[in-house]
Amino acid sequence: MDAPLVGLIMGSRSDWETMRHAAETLDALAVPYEKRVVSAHRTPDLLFEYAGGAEARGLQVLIAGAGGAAHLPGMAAAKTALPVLGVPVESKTLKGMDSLLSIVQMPAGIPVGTLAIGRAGAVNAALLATAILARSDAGIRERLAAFRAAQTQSVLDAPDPAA
Ligand code: RP5
Repeated sequence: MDAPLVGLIMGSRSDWETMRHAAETLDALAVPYEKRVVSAHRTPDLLFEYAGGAEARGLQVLIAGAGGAAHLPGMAAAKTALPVLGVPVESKTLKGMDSLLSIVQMPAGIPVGTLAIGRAGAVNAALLATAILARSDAGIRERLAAFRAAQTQSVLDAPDPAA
């Protein structure tokens, strides 16, 4: 098993239904990652330890998903210089608008690359993490190019939306 390059974290086990789409996309691209629940509110010391030590452990990108008062991506970004990609998980009460605004509206100086709410954001966070890694890894670059080409071909192969 290759050492993980992506740290996939989420605020709660309940986020897995969304964040599994990031994991599945990384699996499809054979990008090594680790996944775990790290809560900004319920386990703040773990968050500091995880984000603070991520770079030294060899991780190159963090993907952080959270919902509601979604402080996990921003606080992770505060503790590491690694790129942090934030996925707003769709919340029951506010449909993820709370998550989106909590993640996207960072103060200048501590960036979080914020993706779309829900599954699209999770998939795209994985693809963006892969694109970042692809700059310095020819194998990942080739697999990402093949993934994109297959995606294009699958649309071209099924032009009739009712077939
Ligand atoms: C956030 O609170 C989590 O990211 C999750 O989206 C939300 C609800 O968590 P649970 O109450 O389902 O554990 O911290």
